[in-house]
Amino acid sequence: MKIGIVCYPTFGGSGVVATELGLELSKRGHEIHFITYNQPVRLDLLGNNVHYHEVNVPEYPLFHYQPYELALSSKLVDMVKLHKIEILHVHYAIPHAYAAYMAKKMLIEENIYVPIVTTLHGTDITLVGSHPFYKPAVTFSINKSDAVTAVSQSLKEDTLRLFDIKNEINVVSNFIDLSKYNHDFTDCQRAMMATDNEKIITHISNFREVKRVQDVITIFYNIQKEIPAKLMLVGEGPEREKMEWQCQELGITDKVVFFGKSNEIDKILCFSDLFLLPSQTESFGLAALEAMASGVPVISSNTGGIPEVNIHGVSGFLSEVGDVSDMTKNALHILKDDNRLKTFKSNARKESLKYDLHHIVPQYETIYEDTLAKC
Ligand code: GMT
Repeated sequence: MKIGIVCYPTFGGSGVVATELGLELSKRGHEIHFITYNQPVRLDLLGNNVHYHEVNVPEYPLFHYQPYELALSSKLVDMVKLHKIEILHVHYAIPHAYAAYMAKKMLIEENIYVPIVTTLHGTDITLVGSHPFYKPAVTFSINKSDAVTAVSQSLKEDTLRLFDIKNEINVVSNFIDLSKYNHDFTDCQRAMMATDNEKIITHISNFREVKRVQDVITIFYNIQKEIPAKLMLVGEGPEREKMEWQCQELGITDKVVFFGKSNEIDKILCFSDLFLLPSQTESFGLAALEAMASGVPVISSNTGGIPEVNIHGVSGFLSEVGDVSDMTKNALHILKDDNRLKTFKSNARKESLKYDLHHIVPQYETIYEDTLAKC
């Protein structure tokens, strides 16, 4: 199949999933066209079957907001015609599903029919999409898609609760390329980060309010009062400065490493002992799955789709959002006993196997085939 993929090209989970999906589909013989405003961060392999088409939005001083949707839908029309793309898969409803619908309508005028598959990722539904400013357009774009998928059962339920949806929503969970997270790899230069007796705690996110990064630091502060430990913080975002101040006020700056945005996630997870994800809301928690694939147990909140991924008492523990003392207690329970830590590490890896891309990507292929067959 010739498949056009539209996504955010940034470090966010939806862009990562879309990129990994495109790469795997190309290995399975499909021709993939990424259409977005920058080359996706995890897209380092352009080849015969993987193409990238940049959407340019010329700056014009008359416009207070430059019209990205317009540029995207025009680019989609051109790329579908030029490369004979058969199906468009858009990740994140806003504004991608809306722009794809406009492209589809323009193409129908030229007797070209291109169906649209929309994948809902989380904040496009729970935080941004349900805002009254966007809700009618988001509802419309979901209902006008030829197929809709959500990355967890919880996100499907949220979508049905928050919007008036007429379409069926298929749950296709996020996935991971397990070969990139080599569990048995030992040469990960742990010694550069911590001494043998220090435990390494890690958090990876875009440091937005919804991630409750202040809780991450509080939990770590509590942990390091009881056992020697270091905190690895990976990512960038609006809360970063507050986090640095919090570390300073708590007197723990020498125990905290800010990595910034990193393409070396697998290497950082390789030397981690515990992953923290205390989010306010989380449709899936791809970062938690990446940690588990590296054999790192997860201490998380029990919100949204996280309980579908992190299994309480098996791959880690779940607590109520904001309950930092329970999260601290659970973290210490795992970290204080080396045998228990070993068991949780191995359980985390085992749980992650369910999300191997070889199980999940064929589900998308079936959806494409069924959608094309219906046209
Ligand atoms: O908040 C993020 O981490 C970024 C955001 C995105 O859209 O890129 O992530 C959402 O999609 C990910 C991939 O499907 C999910 O794993 C995240 O749970 C989800 N984030 C939220 O729901 C807050």
